[in-house]
Amino acid sequence: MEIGVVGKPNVGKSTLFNAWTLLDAPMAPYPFTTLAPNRGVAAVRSPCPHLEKGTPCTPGNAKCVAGVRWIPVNLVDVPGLVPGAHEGKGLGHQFLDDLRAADGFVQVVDLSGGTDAEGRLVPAGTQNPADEVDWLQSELVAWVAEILGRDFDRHAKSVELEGHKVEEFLAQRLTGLAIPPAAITATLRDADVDRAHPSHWSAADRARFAAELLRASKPRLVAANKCDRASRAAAEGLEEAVRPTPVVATAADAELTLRRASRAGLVSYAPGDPGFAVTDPGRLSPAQARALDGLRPVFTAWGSTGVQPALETMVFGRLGRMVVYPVEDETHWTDSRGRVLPDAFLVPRGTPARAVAYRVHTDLGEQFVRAIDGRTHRALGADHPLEPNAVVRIVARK
Ligand SMILES: Nc1nc2c(ncn2[C@@H]2O[C@H](COP(=O)(O)OP(=O)(O)OP(=O)(O)O)[C@@H](O)[C@H]2O)c(=O)[nH]1
Ligand SMILES: [Mg+2]
Repeated sequence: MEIGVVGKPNVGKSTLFNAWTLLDAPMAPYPFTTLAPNRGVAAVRSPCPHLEKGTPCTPGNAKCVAGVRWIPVNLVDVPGLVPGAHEGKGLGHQFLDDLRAADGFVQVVDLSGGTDAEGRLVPAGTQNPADEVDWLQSELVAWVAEILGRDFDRHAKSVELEGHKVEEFLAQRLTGLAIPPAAITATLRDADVDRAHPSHWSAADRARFAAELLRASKPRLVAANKCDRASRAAAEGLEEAVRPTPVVATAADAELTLRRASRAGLVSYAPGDPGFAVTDPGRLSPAQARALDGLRPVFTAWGSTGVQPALETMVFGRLGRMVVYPVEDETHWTDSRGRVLPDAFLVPRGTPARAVAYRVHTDLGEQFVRAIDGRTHRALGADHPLEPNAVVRIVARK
C-alpha cells in the first residue's frame, strides 16, 4: 500500500513527509522545492495484542513502544501540482505518473490562505484553500481520463466486434493505476455511461467515468496545513466546503521540530501527544528554548499537531485498513523461532483468511487448508473475514 502526498507547491508536503518518516527531503519557502518524488516509510499506531498475553513481543517489521505497535506505511511525496498539470504545466505529467501506484491521496492545502495557485507566498487569508481541493480533483480526473482515452475509439470498437468484456478492456487501459477490478465494475454499473458500447463514449463520458472511478477507488483526505497560522473558523469553513472529504488540521513544521527534538533527546514527545515536555532545560540553547516555546500555542488551539491523526484517519478510516498478526503457533502467538507476534500487516477490513495467507507468502495462500483464530482457537475457512487485530495461524498443506 502506498499513499500519495499531493497538493499545490509550497504548502508543506515535504515537511509533512519528513515529519511522518523522519527523512530529510528538501523543504523551502518557495515553489518547486521538490523536483523528483521522495519515497519513505511512515507508521500508524495500533494497540499491540501482546498486552493481552502479558508477554513482551518481538516485532520484526515494526516497533512496539509501551504497548503500541507502529505499523509501516509507504508514502510518496511529489512535486507541487499547478492548474493545467495534466497538460504538462509545472512538472505536471511527471508528477502525475509518480502517483500511479498510490492507493489514496493526502491532499495538503495551506489553511492560512497564504500561498497562491502557483505556490508563491501571498498575504495570509487572500486565498481560499477550498478552491485548490476542487481544481486538484479536476486535474486528477483529467489525468485518468487522458490515460483512459489514449487510442480509445479504435480499441473500443475492436472490443465490441470481438465480444470482449468491457470491464476487462477498461482494466487493461488503466493497468498500473492500482485500481481494484471491483471498483471498475462498480463504476461501470453506477456511472451514467453506455455500458455495452464504449465506442459510443464521448470525451465527456470518459471524464465522468474517470471522476466516478477516482471517487470509488482513490480515497482522499485533506491535511489543512499551517494551521498554526489559521483559525478554527477557517478549518470549519474548509470542512463545510469539501464535505464529504474529511479534513484534518495539521501543523507539519511544529511536528517535524518536535520529532527531531525528541530523537535528539531534548523533549519528551510522541506523535499524537497533546503536548510536550522539555527533558533538561539546561541543554537547550536560548534559540532552541524560544523555538520550542513558540510551538505551545498549537497545542492550546488545536489539541495536537494533527500530523499523526491525519495519517491514521487516512489509513484506518479512508483506506479502511485493519491490522492482522499471522503466527505459526496459535497458543503462544509465536513464529517457528519463538518470536512473539513477529509480523503485523495492514490489510483491507474484512479481508478473508486465505487472502491474508497470500499476503504472508504466495505458497501459504496456494496451500491454504484453514486458519485458526489465536484467541478462540476456532478453525476459519478460506473465505472467513478476519476481525481487526486478529491473531491467526495459517495451516497449509506440506
Ligand atoms: N507556518 C507553517 N509553515 C509550514 C508548515 N509546514 C510547512 N511550512 C513551511 O512551508 C514552506 C514549504 O514547505 P515544503 O515542505 O517545502 O512545501 P512543499 O509543498 O513540499 O513544496 P514544493 O516541494 O515546492 O511543492 C516551508 O518554508 C515550510 O517551513 C506549517 O505547519 N506551518
Ligand atoms: Mg516538496
